[in-house]
Amino acid sequence: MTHAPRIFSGIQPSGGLTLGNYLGALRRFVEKQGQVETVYCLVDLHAITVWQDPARLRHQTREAAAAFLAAGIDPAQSILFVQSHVPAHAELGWMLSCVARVGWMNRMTQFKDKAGKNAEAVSLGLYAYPALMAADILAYQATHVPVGEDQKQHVELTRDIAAKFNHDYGVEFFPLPEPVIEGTATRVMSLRDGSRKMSKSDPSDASRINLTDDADTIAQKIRKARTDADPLPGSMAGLKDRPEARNLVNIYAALTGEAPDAVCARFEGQGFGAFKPALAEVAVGVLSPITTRMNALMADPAEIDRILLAGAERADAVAAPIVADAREIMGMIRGAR
Ligand code: ATP
Ligand code: LTN
Repeated sequence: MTHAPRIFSGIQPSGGLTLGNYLGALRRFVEKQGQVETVYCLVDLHAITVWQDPARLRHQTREAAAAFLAAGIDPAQSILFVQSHVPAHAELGWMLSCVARVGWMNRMTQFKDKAGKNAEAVSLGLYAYPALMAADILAYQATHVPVGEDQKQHVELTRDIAAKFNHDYGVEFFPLPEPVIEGTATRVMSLRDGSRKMSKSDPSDASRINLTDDADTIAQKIRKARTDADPLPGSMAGLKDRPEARNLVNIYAALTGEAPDAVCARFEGQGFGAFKPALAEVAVGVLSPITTRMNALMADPAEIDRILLAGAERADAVAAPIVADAREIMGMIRGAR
């Protein structure tokens, strides 16, 4: 059975969106729009796998929706909605957690990173998180999943879950979705530590550029970003052992659409005293129109809610019949839904 191409992806409203989310995910989501059917989800049920203050979660969810809209997601072209508004996610998440194996979960590096030394004390949801993510994707029979590099393992696990479901029940029901990891910024690193990815839940605000940061804040964070004293080499090969420097060049290239080698060639021999202000200028040039649109959208939260509820209705219309079929395949008597 071949499935029509459909894109699904999600971002957690676990904080304000970062430049990493924008370059690695959101900007790609906008590019895919119009080419195939696109379904984008604010995954609040994933966000609560770690503690979220309720009032802040509500604010962050609306703010993430504003970021999507400000970045160019058009609710007429894409389905944009909140995960908890569509019951198919939690329901199929449970069903797929009965397909996935504990041994598979134990290999997930994001769980190991997030749980740290505290693996016994984290929520059961954090552990089961990848089964819910598989449900997000498979409830839409999505074929392609644009994500940053860090999510590759979870999409591969989704393929394993889909394949086991199909095999165990002797069906060709779920597609095996492909991760789509494209561009020069699939893993934007922290501004404070070139070995960690930029993350919205990093305790250090200086480690990231937020989509809500104003021009001065962006310039200041870039100025203070950790680097080294050497000048830039003529190509990326010369940055092999300089992760912080490599990160800033990659960010510059992703923002301007140039090849990283071309950026190196242009700044060859110059130090970060010259490069950082140039980077700040291109970052502000790309981000400030988005920030301005986000602020305008956030002035009318009722309108954001209206867009999200309309999106949820459309999402439900796709996902509910697929999950009903999955229930029937698994042997549940057809109910009212
Ligand atoms: P958290 O810190 O709460 O885990 P996060 O900032 O890592 O959040 P997610 O919501 O988990 O962001 O990720 C949303 C999307 O953004 C995913 O596709 C993910 O791969 C991508 N992404 C996240 N961080 C980066 C990054 N630093 N570089 C590139 N892509 C990223
Ligand atoms: N696990 C992802 C967020 C996420 C997602 C998804 C991404 C949840 N469900 C479905 C793509 C498709 C993360 O932590 N970035």
